[in-house]
Amino acid sequence: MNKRTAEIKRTTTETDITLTLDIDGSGVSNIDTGIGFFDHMLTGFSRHGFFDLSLSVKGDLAVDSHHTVEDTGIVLGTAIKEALGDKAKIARYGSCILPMDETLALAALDLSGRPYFAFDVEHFGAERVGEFDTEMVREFFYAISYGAGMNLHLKILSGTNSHHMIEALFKAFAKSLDQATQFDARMTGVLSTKGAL
Ligand SMILES: [Mn+2]
Repeated sequence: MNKRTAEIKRTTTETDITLTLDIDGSGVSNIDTGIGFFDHMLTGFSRHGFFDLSLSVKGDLAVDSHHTVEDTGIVLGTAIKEALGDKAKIARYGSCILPMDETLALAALDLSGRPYFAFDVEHFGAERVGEFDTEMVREFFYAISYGAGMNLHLKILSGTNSHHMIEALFKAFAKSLDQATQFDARMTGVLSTKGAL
């Protein structure tokens, strides 16, 4: 089996990003985005999806968190796409309903090659968690869905605490992606009647 890894460096006037991803990892991460809460979320993504993730982001945080979070989503989405290659013999679909204290979060995704993004969160009570702007959750996952060519649905079924709601979305996404990227021994080729994903 080919190694399902990707390494990406991306530099713009707004961000400087270096990322390595191993889909078949053990959940080891080394993450420094300059935003403590974002690091906390990405560490959870790595740990709960069993993805090894090394990530260094030097963004224009003197402006705000926008470019740093959005560009990290673009790069992580692109890395997912690159690492998965032709997607032969993978489950393709994944979903998870994840509880975290009072919060219940839903994620469902299809590694279809066609980006689509649905984000059903009425509102986060807090505008910021630490240095992280909560409105960037939508931008981050939108960037992932387009970078990876993934149909991604995220929904908060219930919840009141913004930290819990965001963390539950990241973990539900991680577990869904882990499920969708697992191999199914019964399969030959890709899981599509069209013969390609
Ligand atoms: Mn937490």
